[in-house]
Amino acid sequence: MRNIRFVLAALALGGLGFSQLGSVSAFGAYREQAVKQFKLTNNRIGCTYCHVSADGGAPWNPFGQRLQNNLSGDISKALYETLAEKKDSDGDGYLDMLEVFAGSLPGNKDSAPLVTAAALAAAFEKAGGVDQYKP
Ligand SMILES: [Ca+2]
Repeated sequence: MRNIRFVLAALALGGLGFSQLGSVSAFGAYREQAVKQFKLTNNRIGCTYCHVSADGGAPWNPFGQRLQNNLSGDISKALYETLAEKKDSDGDGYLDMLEVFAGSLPGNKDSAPLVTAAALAAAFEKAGGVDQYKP
């Protein structure tokens, strides 16, 4: 009987953990794809990469809004198309694709690369340009 209680408690805890994981990964799938496709590390791409709040949800920052406009089902395609538009969503003087390359936030004007846009663009083109982010 004691073992059964233990198993039931473990299942309940496991089930709780599983459902929490499920809800996180439902929203985290886009983030995971962006990390992979943009060749970023997890600590460089939090929810504020696209959302205003660190907890995600509405509203979205200017880059997230542009991404949403391109989202018609396939997140990998939308991520690429958003960069291929060659826009500066946050207006900080760096195109979104250059900010992704440099690791700064394309939707936050207070986050910008530390090198000039011209120097960054040269390094970006040498690395393969926007095509390096094709799905
Ligand atoms: Ca920025």
